Amino acid sequence: MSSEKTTQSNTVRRLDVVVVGAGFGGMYAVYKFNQMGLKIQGFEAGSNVGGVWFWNRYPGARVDLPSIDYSFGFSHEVEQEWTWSEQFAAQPELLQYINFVADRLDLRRHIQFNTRVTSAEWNEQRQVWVVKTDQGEVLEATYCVMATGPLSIPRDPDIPGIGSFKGELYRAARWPHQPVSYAGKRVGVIGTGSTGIQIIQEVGPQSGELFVFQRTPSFTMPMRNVKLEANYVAEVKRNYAGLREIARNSPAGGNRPASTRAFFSVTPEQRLSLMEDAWKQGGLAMLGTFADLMVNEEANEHVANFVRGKIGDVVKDPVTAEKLKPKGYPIFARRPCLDTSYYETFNLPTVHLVDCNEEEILEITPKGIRTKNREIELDMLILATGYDGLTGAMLAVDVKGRNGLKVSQKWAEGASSYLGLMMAGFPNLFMTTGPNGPAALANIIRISENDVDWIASAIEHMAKNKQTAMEPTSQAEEGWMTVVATLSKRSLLNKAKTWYLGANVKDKPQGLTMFVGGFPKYREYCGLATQDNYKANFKFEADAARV
Ligand code: NA7
Repeated sequence: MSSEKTTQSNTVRRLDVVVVGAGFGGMYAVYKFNQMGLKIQGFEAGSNVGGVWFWNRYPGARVDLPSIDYSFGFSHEVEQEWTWSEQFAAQPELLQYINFVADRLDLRRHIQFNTRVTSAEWNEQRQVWVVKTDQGEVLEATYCVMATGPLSIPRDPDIPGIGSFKGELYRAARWPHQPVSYAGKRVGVIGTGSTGIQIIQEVGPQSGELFVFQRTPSFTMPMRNVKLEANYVAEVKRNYAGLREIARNSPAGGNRPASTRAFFSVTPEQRLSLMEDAWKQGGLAMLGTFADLMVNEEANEHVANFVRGKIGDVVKDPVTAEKLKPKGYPIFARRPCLDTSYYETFNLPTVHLVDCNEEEILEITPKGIRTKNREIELDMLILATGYDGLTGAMLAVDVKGRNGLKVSQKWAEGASSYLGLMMAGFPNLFMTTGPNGPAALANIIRISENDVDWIASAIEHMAKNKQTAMEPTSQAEEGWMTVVATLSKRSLLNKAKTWYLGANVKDKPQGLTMFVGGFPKYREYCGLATQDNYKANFKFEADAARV
């Protein structure tokens, strides 16, 4: 399929597939397409593999799904040769795992690091994607796979003066590779999402003083992390195939059984006992306690209140406890966080909660942070202020499809796609974990594997039928967007201001661009899309003379 082609005066490298990004999705894509005998080139902006786990080296970074689940299932060798040490692995171990996979499957030779793809443009006449990088390269590829991830474009807070700060300034998602010392320092953290919570509980006890700038408190539950015992790991290794099958058939793509029990179907005493059990069990057990938590607001409020009670039990100062209790949005509508000692951290005399609603941040100054009431002097400021989620990374690349249509134009009113995998008007362009798929609501590794397998099948189908271009029909895409919107209307996810809805980015179109129907249903739709030999939902071109 590949060749060297000369266009005008330049010799352009001609490939079958360009893969953008070397996180979990990109790595599996590179592996799979190489196995298929395709000529591939991966690009990665970082200096090594790992995606979010390469960048997010902040103190306390840790996965919030069990490591056993949060790992590749496509390679028997990898599953058998790698041994997880903890139930919820910390970032260094995750990065070691990702590097182990890259070494074991010899993936790095297909990936060019320290290289950002800047643009990708569909050439109608030649039926190729013309891809350009910040290293000045130009390539042509039949297929372009954007494995750029839902959380790869971090955003600074909209606070004036960040550049003026004279102390140490760190961004969670661009953490330095060298160790950082907090001892004796006055540290400020802005942001109390999953990232801020992990940082705060780690840095609080190590710093001289810690100031936590909180605008919206998150609900966080005990992680109850444990070291994994050798006999448990051996049992898992014997049963990996079965565990992956369970995960593929569970709504969140994990091994936790989904409840079918509605909250009000059991007595108040039983509910309390189930919630206490979930609290003791830790992890995301609470989310799986009742089936209707994300659709029944009253049920949700009972669980939220239970968790608020637990916060009050831990935090000694009642004023601080009250401020830490999330109110005004349903539990689990923001990403539920897991912690090891978050609320306990606020019992340290050196840790101070600054409520940004009462005491608004006005600016960042050379010395620290000026609020409505005072200037808080800081030696170090840590920004844990989130991401331009779901669409940010795709929009950071200048992608032009048919007739020069840019993705930014197509998505001006909100991200539209077919299954989060393809878009009408953008032939042979694929996304893994794209908007309008289940990303963020289910295990991203299971979704990535599903998506890459789906793309591989599409490529095989085209090769078999000697087709040069494939895209979903507008009707297929519109139909899918109706499914996404209809399901989303029922979901309480709409009731919190989060990155799920684009609420954290100024001028971003608002709306829940996620499939909330669960991972098995999503897989079912992915399968249905290709029935009938792809005829019902896709348009193809087959013009051998053009390539
Ligand atoms: P999140 O969950 O988007 O959290 C970002 C936090 O930063 C959140 O508490 C924001 O408050 C806060 N923030 C942002 N701008 C400001 C300003 N200007 N002032 C005060 N506070 C601010 O990002 P994370 O990185 O924690 O987590 C992202 C995902 O990673 C998570 O969902 C998991 O999937 C893993 P706000 O809520 O806007 O009031």
